[in-house]
Amino acid sequence: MFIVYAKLVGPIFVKNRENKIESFSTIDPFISLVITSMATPRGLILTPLYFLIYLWCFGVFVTSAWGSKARHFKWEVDYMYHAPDCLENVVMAINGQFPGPTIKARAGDTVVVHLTNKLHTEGVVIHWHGIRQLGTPWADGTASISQCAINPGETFVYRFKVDKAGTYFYHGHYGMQRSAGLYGLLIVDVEEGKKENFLYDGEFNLLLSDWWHKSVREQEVDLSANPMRWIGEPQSLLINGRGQYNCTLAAAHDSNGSSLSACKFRGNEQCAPNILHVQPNKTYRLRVASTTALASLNLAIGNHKMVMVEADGNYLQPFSVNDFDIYSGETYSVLFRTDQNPSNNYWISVGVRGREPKTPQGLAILHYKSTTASKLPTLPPPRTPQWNDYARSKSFSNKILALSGSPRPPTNYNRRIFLLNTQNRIDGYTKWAINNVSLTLPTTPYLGSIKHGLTSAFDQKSPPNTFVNTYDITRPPSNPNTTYGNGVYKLEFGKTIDVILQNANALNANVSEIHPWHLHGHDFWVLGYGEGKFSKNDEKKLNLKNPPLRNTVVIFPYGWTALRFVTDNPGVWAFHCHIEPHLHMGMGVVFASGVHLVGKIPDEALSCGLTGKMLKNENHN
Ligand SMILES: [Cu+2]
Repeated sequence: MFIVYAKLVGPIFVKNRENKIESFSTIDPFISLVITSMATPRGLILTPLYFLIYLWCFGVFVTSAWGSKARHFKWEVDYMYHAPDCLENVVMAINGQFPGPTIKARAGDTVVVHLTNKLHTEGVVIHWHGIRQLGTPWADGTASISQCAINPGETFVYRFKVDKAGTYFYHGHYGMQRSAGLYGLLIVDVEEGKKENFLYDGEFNLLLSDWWHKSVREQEVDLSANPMRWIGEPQSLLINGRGQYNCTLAAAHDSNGSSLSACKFRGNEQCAPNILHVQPNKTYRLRVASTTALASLNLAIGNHKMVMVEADGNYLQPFSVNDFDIYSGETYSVLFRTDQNPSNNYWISVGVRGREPKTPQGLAILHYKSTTASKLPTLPPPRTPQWNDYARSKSFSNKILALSGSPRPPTNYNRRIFLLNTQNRIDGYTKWAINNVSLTLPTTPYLGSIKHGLTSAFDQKSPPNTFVNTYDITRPPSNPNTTYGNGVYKLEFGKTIDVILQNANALNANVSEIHPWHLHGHDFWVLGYGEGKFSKNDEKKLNLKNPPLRNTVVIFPYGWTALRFVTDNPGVWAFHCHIEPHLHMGMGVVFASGVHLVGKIPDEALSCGLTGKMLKNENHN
C-alpha cells in the first residue's frame, strides 16, 4: 500500500507503490499510537450474571484459529420516546439506543446479529450498508429482495463477514424505517497486527441524519396520497442523533438575523451537542457517514483543513479540503490536525446542499482539552456553501480518485445499461421511474423465487435496457405516464457491467434533482460525470486509469454518471436512489446474477409469499 512519512512540521509525504513520493500539504502529521476509544454504557454494574448478559448483548468475541473473530450481538428493535432535537418524538431504537449501537469489528471478522422484532405491528429488516455480503446474499437485509421482513416477535440471525476495513453503517430497509431512526455505525478496522494506510492519534465517528417531526407512518401516507403531499424539508439535522430545534448553539454569531434564541444545556439532555475532545497538535481521523432520508450535506470544521483519505471503505488519493459534500449513503474518512489556537474551541458545522435549505445547520463542538469544554467557540460556525452551487459540488466529486495501486476497472465492458431517472404519474399518483418503470416490490423475496424457479413471483420480462434516444432530458416528460413493474435485470455472472445513470427534468419545469445511487453487493468504479445526455463523445472522457471504487454515487441535475462493476457476487441486489421518499415512490432497480451459485438460503429468510408456501409443503411431505 503506501507509507506516510511524518514530520513535526511541514506537509504529509505519501509514498506510493512505485516508490514515488507525493506530498499533499496542509496538515502536519505526528507519529503516535492509534488510540481508539471504546464506549461503554455508563453506570452498568458488572456483577457476574450481568457481566454474562453484557457480553452477550454487547459483543461476545470468539477467536478463531486465524485470529479473526465472530462478534455476536443480540438486538431488539422497538419504538421509544426520545428527543433527538430537543422535541420529544417517537424514534426507532435498538436495545433502547438511538442511534443504534456502533458495531466495531476487524477486517476478516464475522458479525452475528440476532435481531428480534419488538415492534407490535410492523416487520423489520436491517441492511449492512457497504458490506458486500460475499457468499451470504440472504444477509443483505433488503425486504422482498434478499429476505422476508421479520415478523413482530420473531428473531432473524444476520451472519456475515466484514471482509474489508472501512467506514460503514447499517439501517432499516423496509418501508421508510430508516427515516424513523433505524440506523447506526459499523466500523471495520484493519486486521489485527496490520497497520492502517495513514497514521493518526485518535478517531471520532459522526453519523449524519435528517429529522422530521411528522411520524414516518404519516410521511408514507403523504407520499402515497393522490395528489401526493410532499414531506418538505427536515426540521433538524442530527449529528450522532443529536440536533437542536427552535434554538441555536451559535446565537452569539447569528449574522443571518434569525430570531432563534440560545440553547441552554446542562449537558445531559438527549439533544445536547456532540463534543469531540482533542489534544492540541495531534492528527485525528474523522469517520463520517450520511444516512439522511433526503438532505445532501456539506461538513466543515472551523479553521481546520481536512485531508480526504477514504470513501465507502476504499482508499482515496489523498487531497486537502476546507469542507466536503456528503450525499445520503456515502461515508468518508478525513484526517485533520489540531494545529489551531488551543485556547479556543471550534464549530463543526453540517448544512444542506442541493435543495433550498430550510433547515438550520447541525452543529458539534471541537474541544481543545487545553481549554474548557463549556466555552463556546469564539468564531462563527463555518458557512455552508450556496445550496445550488453545483459547479463547486462537481469540482469536489471530480477530485475523488483511487489511491495509486488500487484495483483498476476492466478496460472493456460486456454490457452497458442506460437508466433514465424521471418523475412520473400513474393515475394521478406521483412516482419516480427508471426507463419508465416505477419499482414495486413483490411479496416473495427475489433471492428465493429465482433460486427455486418460482416464476409467478414476479414479472419475468426484463425491464428496458435503455430509453428512447429522442427523450428530451431538459423538459418535463412529454408523456408523464409510467407503469409499475417488478422485473429484474438478469446479469450474466462474471461479466463487466456499465451503468449510465441519466438524470432528467422532473414533473415541474426547470427542476432536476440530485439522486445518490447505491448498489448492494458490490463496489463500482465511478468512471465519470457529465452534463446533459450521455453521448458517444463522452466515451473518451471516462476515467479508466484511477477511478474511485464506491458503493454510492450521485447524479447531478440534468447530468449523467457512468459506473462499472463486475458481477462477481452471486445474489439479487438492489440498486436504488438512497433518498428514502424517492425509493418509496419507486426509484430503484433490481439486479440478479449467478443465483444458481448461491448456497443454501436459510429457511427463515424465505418464510413468506411463495417460498413460504413451498417450505410448508416440503415440511408436510
Ligand atoms: Cu432520488
